[in-house]
Amino acid sequence: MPEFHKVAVIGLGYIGLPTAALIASRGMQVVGVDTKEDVVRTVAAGAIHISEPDLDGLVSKVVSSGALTTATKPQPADIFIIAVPTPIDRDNRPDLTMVEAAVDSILEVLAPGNVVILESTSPIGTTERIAERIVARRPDLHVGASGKDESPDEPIHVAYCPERVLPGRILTELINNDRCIGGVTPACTRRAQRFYKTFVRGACVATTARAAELVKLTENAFRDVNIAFANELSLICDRFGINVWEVIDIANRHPRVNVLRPGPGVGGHCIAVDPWFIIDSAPDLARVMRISREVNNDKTRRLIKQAEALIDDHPYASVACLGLTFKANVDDVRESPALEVAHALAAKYGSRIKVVEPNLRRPPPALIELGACFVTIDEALRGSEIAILLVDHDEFKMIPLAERRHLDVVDSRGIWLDMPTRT
Ligand code: SAJ
Repeated sequence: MPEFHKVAVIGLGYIGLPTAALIASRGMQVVGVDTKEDVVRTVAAGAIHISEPDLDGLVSKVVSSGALTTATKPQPADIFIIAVPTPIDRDNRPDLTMVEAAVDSILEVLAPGNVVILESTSPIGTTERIAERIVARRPDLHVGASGKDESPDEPIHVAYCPERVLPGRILTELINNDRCIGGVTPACTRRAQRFYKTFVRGACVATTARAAELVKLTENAFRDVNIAFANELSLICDRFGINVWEVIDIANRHPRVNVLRPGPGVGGHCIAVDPWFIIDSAPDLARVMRISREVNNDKTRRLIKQAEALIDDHPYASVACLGLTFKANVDDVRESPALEVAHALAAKYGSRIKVVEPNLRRPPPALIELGACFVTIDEALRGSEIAILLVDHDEFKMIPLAERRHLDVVDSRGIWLDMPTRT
């Protein structure tokens, strides 16, 4: 009998669903749990409710083989993986309500010998608090310590193992990326490590729960700070009439320099959110991280002003707003700066704004309510005199110069460098 036979994945979102499907494809019996009935129904039918390369085929395969089942409530299992959202509230403070609800939902079915693993991005100390919450509510359970265990019952193990995969490459990265695994005790770390080694090809690096929590936050805060540097540089270049893309290209020829790309601001559910988990824990120390968040948010506001200035110079022109998602070639608009820009322009200019988003079947209703039109690339190019380029989708990169030469452009992503543009 293998050590890990049955796995429950709590939360069937961007991380939980691919994780559940991958584990199911490795010979384990997986139940995917979500409180949203429509999600459970969709997955139970072998379909998916998110867009991610190759995920549909994998889910369909493991559901039809019976390796992946779904439920709205947890069932007994050997391993419980919690992969629910951890948003921030209006004051940029972590909101752990969903993690706590997920922990409470498994309390009834938890049994000695089980492993509980948190994958959701979380502030330092969350995994320890989960372990305390479990034993406070289930005093019959105890957490596995190192050394000799005197209790007649098997302990439970509690660990943190952050997801680190890039949307658009989730399945590949789930298998190949190194993982960082921190238990609340060394015994918990070792047990969780053994589990991840059953399906991860990358290294499964062991540490403590607190360090693992900070590793995840560090990765995304590091990226946010570096994008802020690029965004700040783009503003400095604009002031001096210098092409920022050329500056970055040449600076990056230095062997120890790697400036990231400026853009319309930082979006998505991770990089724009996670630095706040550190800032909230150590507000007096996390100064660079705080200012970077401000710089990246401010970039979106400045881009809106720049677009408005161009549009106001052409009072009768139609405006193509190219892209709504938070980054290229995904269908995710969470925290999207592109959507924020399109929204602000639609609120001001109504039907003059022609929105193009090749990765969405339907436009966000709020944009349409403001009067903006949702059109194809061809319609937007033919009918507009101005283009505000917000996302570097492949479809936009491929538009030949002849089809966009007539446009006055604000190119926030630097993909049309063959024409005069405002960054
Ligand atoms: N962006 C720029 N300039 C750049 C790179 C990115 O403006 O040079 C913008 C993007 O357009 C987007 C945002 O930053 O709006 C974030 O995009 P991203 O591709 O950098 O990252 P995410 O949010 O898709 O995924 C990140 C990844 N983290 C790191 O690369 C450190 C991923 O590995 C994590 O698993 C994921 O966050 C997560 O779930 O935490």
